[in-house]
Amino acid sequence: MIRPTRQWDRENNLHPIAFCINGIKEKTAYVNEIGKTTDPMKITNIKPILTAPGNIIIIVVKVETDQPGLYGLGCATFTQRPTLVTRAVDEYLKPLLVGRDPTNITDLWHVMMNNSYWRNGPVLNNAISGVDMALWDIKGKAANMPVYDLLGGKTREAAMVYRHADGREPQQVLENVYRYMEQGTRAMRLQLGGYGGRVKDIRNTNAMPTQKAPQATHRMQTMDRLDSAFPGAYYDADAYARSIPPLFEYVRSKIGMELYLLHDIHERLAPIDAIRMAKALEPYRLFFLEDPLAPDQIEYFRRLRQQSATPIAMGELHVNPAEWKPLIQEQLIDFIRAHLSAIGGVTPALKLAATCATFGIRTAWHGPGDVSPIGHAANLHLNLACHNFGIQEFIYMSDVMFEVFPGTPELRNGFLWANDKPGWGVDIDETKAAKYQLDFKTVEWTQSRLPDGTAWTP
Ligand code: GCO
Ligand code: MG
Repeated sequence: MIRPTRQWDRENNLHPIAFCINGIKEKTAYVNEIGKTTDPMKITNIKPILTAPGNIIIIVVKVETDQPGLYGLGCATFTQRPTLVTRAVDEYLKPLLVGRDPTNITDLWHVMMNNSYWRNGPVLNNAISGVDMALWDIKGKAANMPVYDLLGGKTREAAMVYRHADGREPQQVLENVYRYMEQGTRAMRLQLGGYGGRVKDIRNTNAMPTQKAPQATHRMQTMDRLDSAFPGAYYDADAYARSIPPLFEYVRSKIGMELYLLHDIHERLAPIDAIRMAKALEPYRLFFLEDPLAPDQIEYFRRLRQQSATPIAMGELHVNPAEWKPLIQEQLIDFIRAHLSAIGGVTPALKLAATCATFGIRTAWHGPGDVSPIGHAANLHLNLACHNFGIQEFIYMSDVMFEVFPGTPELRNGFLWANDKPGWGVDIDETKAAKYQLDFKTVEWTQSRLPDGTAWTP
């Protein structure tokens, strides 16, 4: 129990309360009869922190307050356009919010979203998310509670994750499945090669598809050419589509039906081919099939739904509520997997999760490598607090990530655990973060092309 040092101010009817930071009482303030502090907290500074531990580009936003030692951290990671986000924070959000009360999170979120007049783009959404998550962190620290407690408390102890069991050929995928099974993983995403696989690499031994490696042989890290002179990361959609059902047949024949299996189409197919794949995968009982169609193919989701009972996950590319509303309202998907920072942070994610719950849709927030540990913690706190949690994507995090971000959620036995500290429970070591300088290169893998040179969504 933390006791305020000030006495009740009878004359003005002001009641004392104590602020505590990480469990230690820092300051006593007065609240009036409606519970409002007479000297509200203030935001004193907002700064973006750009770092690249293990070559993963990460943007974190730090919001500082006038309360000694009280600050918050949020994830604003947009790996493909990092410096646009840091500029948006520095040049627009900082001047807008400094001096305001950080405890009014909902109001500040709407102010940030509407202040630019044009809204719902990924750069500004990420910048807003950095601040929004930092405000939740501050609120949690001031209340001496983990954020999941502010959100209504735990509805489960930990969050089940799925891991990526990728491989160049089915045998290699199976080996990875066994490896993850030994670690206690209960759900795995199976992929052959990079997204959309890969049919040929004119410069190495996999120039032609073989029976052993019908497609998908390496991650697309180089700019190659096939029949076309356009530079790009080529893949063959048809070879990819044909390779996936046999992969699931092979893995299921070895491990049975116990494990949860998933697959990410990553929008690499023409819509009708995605439907064909969803149907072909039905016998293998997928936990879900991810991003079968591009976000702008909303009408096609209706056809997909009519044709197949494979559960569908969608949303990592969503930036605008107009994209998810019809999918939810018409129950065209089973899992929402928005990327928290791309939709503007935890404040909109809470509303999105609640909307989904009423339609029987579960959450599977995007958790790839290019999310900061703060972003992973935010995913996790929502997973603990929201009743309609489904599953959490989580990939391996390097030791340097744990060094730069003490308190990063830990994976144990196929589940992700929060550390129960106030706020997100994750901090940043800014001196260490500064050592991992950004080395930005033009992104190659998103320049995906079909064999004749046609540019396609990545
Ligand atoms: C996933 C995703 C990612 C994205 C990446 C984009 O399901 O994990 O598709 O791998 O491609 O986050 O930067
Ligand atoms: Mg994906």
